[in-house]
Amino acid sequence: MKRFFLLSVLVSGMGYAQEPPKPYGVLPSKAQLNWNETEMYCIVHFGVDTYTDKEWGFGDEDPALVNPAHFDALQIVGAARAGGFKGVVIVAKHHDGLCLWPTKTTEHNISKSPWKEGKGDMIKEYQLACNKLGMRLGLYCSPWDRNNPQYGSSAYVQTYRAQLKELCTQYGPLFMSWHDGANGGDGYYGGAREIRKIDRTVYYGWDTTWGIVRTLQPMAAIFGDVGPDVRWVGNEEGHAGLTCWATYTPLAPDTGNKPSNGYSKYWEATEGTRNGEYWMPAECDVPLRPGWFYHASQDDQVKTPYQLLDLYYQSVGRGGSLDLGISPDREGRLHPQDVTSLEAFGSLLQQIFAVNLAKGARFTASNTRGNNPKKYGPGFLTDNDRYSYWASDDAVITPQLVVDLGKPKTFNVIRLRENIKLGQRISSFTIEVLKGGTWRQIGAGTSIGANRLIRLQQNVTASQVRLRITGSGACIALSDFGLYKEPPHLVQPSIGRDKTGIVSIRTAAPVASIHYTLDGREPGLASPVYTGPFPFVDGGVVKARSFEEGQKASEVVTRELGLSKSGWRVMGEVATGDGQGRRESAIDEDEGAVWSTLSKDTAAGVKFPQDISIDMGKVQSIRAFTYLPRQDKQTEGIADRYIFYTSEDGASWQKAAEGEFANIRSNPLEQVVRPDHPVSARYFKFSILHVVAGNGVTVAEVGVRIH
Ligand code: FUL
Repeated sequence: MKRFFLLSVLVSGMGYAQEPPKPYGVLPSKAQLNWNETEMYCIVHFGVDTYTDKEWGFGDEDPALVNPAHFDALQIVGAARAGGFKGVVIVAKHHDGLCLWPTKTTEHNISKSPWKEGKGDMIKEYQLACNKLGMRLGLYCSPWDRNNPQYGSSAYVQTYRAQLKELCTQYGPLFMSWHDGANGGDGYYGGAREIRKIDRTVYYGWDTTWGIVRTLQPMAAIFGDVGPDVRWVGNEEGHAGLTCWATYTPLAPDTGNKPSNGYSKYWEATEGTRNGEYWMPAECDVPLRPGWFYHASQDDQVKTPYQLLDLYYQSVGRGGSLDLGISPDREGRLHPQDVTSLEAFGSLLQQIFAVNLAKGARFTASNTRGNNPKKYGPGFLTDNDRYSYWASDDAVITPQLVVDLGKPKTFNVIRLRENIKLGQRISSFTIEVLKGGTWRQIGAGTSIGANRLIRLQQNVTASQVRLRITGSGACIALSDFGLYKEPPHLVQPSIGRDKTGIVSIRTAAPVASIHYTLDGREPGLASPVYTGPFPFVDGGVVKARSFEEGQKASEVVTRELGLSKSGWRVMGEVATGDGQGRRESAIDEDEGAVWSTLSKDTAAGVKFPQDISIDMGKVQSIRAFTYLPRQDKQTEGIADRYIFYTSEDGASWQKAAEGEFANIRSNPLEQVVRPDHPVSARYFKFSILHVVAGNGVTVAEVGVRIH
């Protein structure tokens, strides 16, 4: 009797200790788990902009423009797959309103294009390609529609919902529904050509609109600037914060004193919120080229495999996802340069993560839940299952783990993952190696979540590695411990030019030689050797590459430079804001110094146009004007509508180009405006007609290209 009693106490006691840890904080839904497992996907932009060379269509484009003679969804999706991406999000309708599927909701759709004699359905072709290649499909349908005459009224919201219904029912299971944040403003709107402002927080009736996706595609994670399932990371550069929580409590648009990014704070979304109110992990979106749509002028600005790898560490490696923009050309295929870069990136990833050097190691944990290694032991850390895990007892929130590799091994990447089905629990950790009898720290971090990669600056060789959890909201549930070796590579050089037009090419560490070209060709060992700074006053394309002994080469770096501003002068009286932003800053070749007319008086209005006129000293044949917006992550004063004028005498001015800088708030790249014909002039004027935010204008640089 007594014995039985004892046994039952023991069994029930063990039973209690072996209960899985209680979930901590908010938890991911099934759709969010599925999204997290996807990790990397490509967003595909193709449409009228591909043919008009723009980033945002106005909505008045003729669908007949779209005629990709060799449209090949298999080639596009196949290239993404070769890059290691597991899905694609297809832009089914961008802001210009043209639907790439034969929708019943508007005439403005692909059936009005000559492609496949009006019988084509691009979304169907992508779906078939995804099925064939084992890729996941997601769709983007822009809420903002610059074509629809009813945009701004409730009738349009009904149309938008009907479009979502079609997309959610005709193309099989979707892993994602993507709702971008750019909204309202000027457009064609059926010929009205006017500005239509909406309050995007209420206009679309999001609960009902997203409800459609929820009901018809329950496994689709819904992306929006502020969720509901996946949040925008706050930049289009593809990186999350070094600390990045999957949980998030969005603050009101105008609180806090960190830089404003319109609706969510840059840093806020980039880092998320520890113990936040919602499970809303970050998507890091970034185009493979500078723009989201294909532009032939950007063919030599395709991100290189190592640039993509950096972004991988900064997105997927911080618990978010990498959403890489790819853009088929006018023929309907990806450019060979893009395909090559994706492939090489894919093999790099495979190479790095093929072998977990910690597999087979002896793990000694300072604590294992219920003292039951079969259920909760560190043996689960290398089984490649995101949800099997090593757990500690409820009372132990800072356990340690010693990993005995058996013999010295060399690595430079560490991977940690939590079983996020139980929430984001761990708040900080350190990694150490045993050197000469003492533990030395080689890495440390805060958030882990679905995935955390620590990339070390140098290789580390050790046979004993220690992970110390130094903070956690509750007992831990760690699912993965990995050690990997990234192969060495020669880092690209960097190209700079000073105010007087002198180019210098530098490398972070000494290399055997740097070779460069000025004619657009790939630099090889036969190209000129860089021996020191050289004048490059007229500008053009500089490409450079470093070489090691044994001829191992770095990736090529390309820089397109405008006409040197040496001898230029700002003409006449140009306004400046209170205390900041000298006018000369606009032509000083220093992107950190900005001409600004912003006022600290928040009630102050801004009068347009605001102009800056430049005397270049002599007549030039201008092929393009350039505007570099401020690069400090703030948006105040960034121009989004402009006119460029030229003059031969500095007194009478002719309009050379006019338009909008589309998407400049989210993607503040150097803008290049090409007039229809080269214009000969000594003077030019940059006239700003509208800004994305703020009570004045800001200009980091303005310039011209003569090539
Ligand atoms: C943004 C859009 O305005 C851009 O054009 C692009 O589609 C990007 C992915 O999302 O909100």
